[in-house]
Amino acid sequence: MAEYQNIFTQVQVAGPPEMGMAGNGKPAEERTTNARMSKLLGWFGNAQLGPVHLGPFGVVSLATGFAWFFIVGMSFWAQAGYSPGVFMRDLFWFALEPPAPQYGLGFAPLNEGGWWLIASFFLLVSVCSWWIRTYLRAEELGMGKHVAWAFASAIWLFLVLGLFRPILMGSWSEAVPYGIFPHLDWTNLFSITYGNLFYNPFHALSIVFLYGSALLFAMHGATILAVSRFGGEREIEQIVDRGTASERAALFWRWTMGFNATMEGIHRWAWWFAVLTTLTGGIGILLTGTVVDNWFAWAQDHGYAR
Ligand code: 07D
Ligand code: 07D
Repeated sequence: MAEYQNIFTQVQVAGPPEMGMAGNGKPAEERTTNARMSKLLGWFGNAQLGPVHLGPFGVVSLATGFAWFFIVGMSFWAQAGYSPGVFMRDLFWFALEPPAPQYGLGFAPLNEGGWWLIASFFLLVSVCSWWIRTYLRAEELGMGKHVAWAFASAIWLFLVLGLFRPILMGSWSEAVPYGIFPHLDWTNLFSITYGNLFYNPFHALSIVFLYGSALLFAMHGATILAVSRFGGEREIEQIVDRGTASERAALFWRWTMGFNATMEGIHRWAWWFAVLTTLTGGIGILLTGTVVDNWFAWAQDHGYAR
């Protein structure tokens, strides 16, 4: 019984690595020989590790991502007084802060936000290069660009937080610091400064889609697992077949809720819920301080708060 493998089963089939389809006029074997099997990975998913396509944008993304990480890390290391013990103890409390308000959108001395600016530039290049990578790899495989556009929605919120809104506000000091707890303090302060973010309707929408994403993910994951004994993980093939996993899954939700998504449509629901979380969120953040200064007062004006 080697057909159904996941974290709960112990059977793992080992064979030569699957190198994938040929593309770009090149046979698959010429791409790289770097692929191997990992028993550990096999417990969680596909046991094959690689081949990874690095490409120019992969190299740029990793190099700049590392530069960001290194600058932040060295700043933390200096804040720890170069003591390994203090570094480990206070790791979650260190912060690399953006420049103070008086520097506006200009450059700042290295230790007063300059390093934050340089690190941010590298992070921006890194995230954008990774996006290009998701687009180009999909293109190469003849796929739709759904992953790239969903990722773009997350990048939209990321850019609003660290680039677009600070520019509209005229100061890098508006941006988020790098640090585990400091970025939570920033989030809390942001809400307080602008009169309680709960009264920002776009924050509310973002929460709806975030919670909705978790609910849909649970429903879909659970449904497919529940019909895997009928081959439900071969979702799409079964759409038209009577008595299959697909029909039972659909019937289950029609019996319990009166309505069911289709085997294809549920993935569109999931895509839209995830995408709308950060899309609406980004709108909400962009409006804050630029168009609306106090969300509680705004909500009172609009009969949304008393
Ligand atoms: C599980 C995929 C893997 C990704 C992981 C994150 C880093 C940062 C830091 C070197 C789901 C990797 C983290 C590379 C290293 C340094 C300085 C994704 C998964 C495991 N946050 N946030 C976290 C980021 C913002 C908020 C955790 C990033 C906004 C709250 C992690 C960004 C606001 C809470 C983290 C970002 C905000 C967190 C876990 C960027 C409003 C938590 C993240 C670039 C949205 C939670 C201590 C996770 C926590 C948490 C990373 C932005 C609020 C450190 C990279 C400014 C309320 N955030 N965050 O699992 O435990 O995501 O914090 O925009 O409670 Mg955050
Ligand atoms: C951050 C997208 C960017 C990330 C990218 C990833 C790397 C790492 C490395 C893999 C997360 C880059 C990754 C560089 C790679 C490795 C190793 C997505 C990001 C591109 N809120 N709140 C939200 C709730 C309150 C506040 C959204 C709930 C308080 C602020 C979400 C509550 C105050 C902001 C949400 C609550 C407050 C938000 C985030 C409850 C604080 C935002 C959605 C129950 C006291 C953000 C409009 C998301 C936003 C946001 C939920 C409370 C502040 C729905 C459930 C009132 C300032 N909040 N919040 O997907 O969009 O983020 O707001 O109390 O900026 Mg909130």
